[in-house]
Amino acid sequence: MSPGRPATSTSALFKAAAGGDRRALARLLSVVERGGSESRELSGLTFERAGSAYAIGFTGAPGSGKSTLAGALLTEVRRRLRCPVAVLAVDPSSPVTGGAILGDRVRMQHHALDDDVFIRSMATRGHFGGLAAAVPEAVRLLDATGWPLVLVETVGVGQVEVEVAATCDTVVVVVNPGWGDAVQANKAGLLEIADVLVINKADRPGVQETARDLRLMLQLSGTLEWTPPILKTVASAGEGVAELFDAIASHRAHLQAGGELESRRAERALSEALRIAKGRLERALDATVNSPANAALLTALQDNRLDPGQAAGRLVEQVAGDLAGGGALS
Ligand SMILES: Nc1nc2c(ncn2[C@@H]2O[C@H](COP(=O)(O)OP(=O)(O)O)[C@@H](O)[C@H]2O)c(=O)[nH]1
Ligand SMILES: [Mg+2]
Repeated sequence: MSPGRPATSTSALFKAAAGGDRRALARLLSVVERGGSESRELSGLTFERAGSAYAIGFTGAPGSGKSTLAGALLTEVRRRLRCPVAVLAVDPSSPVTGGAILGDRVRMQHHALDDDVFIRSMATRGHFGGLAAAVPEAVRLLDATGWPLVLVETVGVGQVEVEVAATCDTVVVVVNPGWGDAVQANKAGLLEIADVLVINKADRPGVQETARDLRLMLQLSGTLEWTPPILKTVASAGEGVAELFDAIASHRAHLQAGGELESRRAERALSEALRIAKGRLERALDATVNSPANAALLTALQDNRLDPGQAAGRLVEQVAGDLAGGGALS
């Protein structure tokens, strides 16, 4: 294969994916993960056709039952709406720790033969702005290729996972019964972004206490336009999943009725753009710092002949110059 020239053009892949070619779609999702010029070309193609898909995010501690719950909801959605559903299992930790994602896929395996279900795991491999910017782009791609509903599951509750979940239209936060779980979720910033709260593994003791903790913490956060319902599920037995479906549908209706869906999306478009811009600037800065042309500047800094503020000023000037000149990073 000749360097720099992809075997199949992005637009040909897009056409194929829109026509139902799952392999083409998988390849395009890799393009989104990688970022770069190919991904920007793809954004141009998807942007015009996207805008109708609805994204539901699942977040919570590892092992809380997110995959099982997303799988059960998938079954419920397919039964009640019959629309195509895509699932993105998002793992920011690293491509090496594929184990959790693999387990997730196994839990959703009975959907493998359903042509209207598409399941894919995702990590960033250099996308400017990281996963919190790559996921919305992936959702738009799925949207534009015929997937009106996307379930996004994160593997844990780190900063990135919370940011990823917050890019979705409805955020489902999963906790388990037991002392302290609700408090942990609150500390991780999950209650702030929760639209629906789920106490999964409700077959275990401590459900009432956890529900009470969650209610208390929600009250402390003041009056909200939307009070997240607190649901109890046993995902492994499919219990409470119909109620989860209803709660998500109510939240969606609430967002649509009040015009909040549009305003939230507009807000998120701005944060996505800022994330991408910051990512590009950061990368340009890294390249500048590491360029041989700046060896003398770094030595002067280390020898105390140049103060950090001055050094920073010169680096910023260089980055600005590079970007204005249409450098490789623009
Ligand atoms: N007892 C019980 N176990 C559950 C329930 N839901 C999920 N599990 C189990 O909890 C484990 C972790 O579930 P998983 O969906 O992988 O959690 P994730 O890491 O949050 O995606 C699995 O062994 C599930 O079978 C539940 O409602 N009750
Ligand atoms: Mg999982």
